[in-house]
Amino acid sequence: MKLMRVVDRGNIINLALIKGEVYRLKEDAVNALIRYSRTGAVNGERTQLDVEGLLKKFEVGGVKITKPLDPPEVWGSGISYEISRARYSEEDVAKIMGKTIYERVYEAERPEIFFKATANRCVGHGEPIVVRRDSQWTLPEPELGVVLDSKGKVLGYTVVDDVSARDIESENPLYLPQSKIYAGCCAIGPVVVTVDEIPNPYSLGISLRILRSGKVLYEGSTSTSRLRRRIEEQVDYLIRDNPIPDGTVLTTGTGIVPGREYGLKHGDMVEISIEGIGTLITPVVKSGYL
Ligand code: DO4
Ligand code: MG
Repeated sequence: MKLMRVVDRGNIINLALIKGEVYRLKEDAVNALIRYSRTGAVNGERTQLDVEGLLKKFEVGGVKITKPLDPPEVWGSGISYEISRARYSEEDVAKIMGKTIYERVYEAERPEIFFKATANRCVGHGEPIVVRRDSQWTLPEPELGVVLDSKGKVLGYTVVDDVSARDIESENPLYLPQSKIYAGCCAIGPVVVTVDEIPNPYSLGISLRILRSGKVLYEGSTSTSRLRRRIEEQVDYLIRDNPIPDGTVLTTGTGIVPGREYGLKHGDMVEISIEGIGTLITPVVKSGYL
């Protein structure tokens, strides 16, 4: 099952896509995911919305796609791919006993887990991600996201963009929360796919394109087969003495790291695709630009 959400004249409508049919749900995405994980069923009625049109054009007949759920909390896992260990270490960053903090966390038993966002800081497919007004170098981070229940059970998968102000973070690692958490710092969607449709989350191709003036400025790809840590391990550390609410999203880290020359600019478009889930497209807005 795939879940998505639309807004029709101010009303939020939760949809489930099952075997080519579209259902209008009588409950929100988190409750639908919990129900489906327990019973394999949904509580909803068939409807005829143009889902393909919404995924391509973001809006059809006044109905607009939005983020597939309102995650009460979004958490991030960091330096979970070898490429991020290497690329982050190229910056002038702190070292501990001869190794950069990124090399150390990559090798350590304990993963990097950080608070990323709340629902009001997240945007959906077709909605703008933001470059902070005090950042000159902000990058998209295309990541596999997992939607969890309060016990840490994976209910579904989604595409997440952990948009990050890399200049603020590389100035001083203690600035991490400011580089990661602000209005428009996180994109999610376009859908959440239930676990039965993703039998192996460790073999999914991930790709990123940054478009500027309609031309491809940057293109990169990876696969979740390169994840250094299993998802269960990341979840295990997330929920240690740390209660999470149903619908929490954990984003599993980026394996595509564009360089300094690819900092996002107002008007860019970011496209992130994950095999089996879909393509999340977001325009870029510089805060305070208008
Ligand atoms: O501390 C760095 C954050 C790293 C991150 O967000 C990632 O690897 O995806
Ligand atoms: Mg990240």
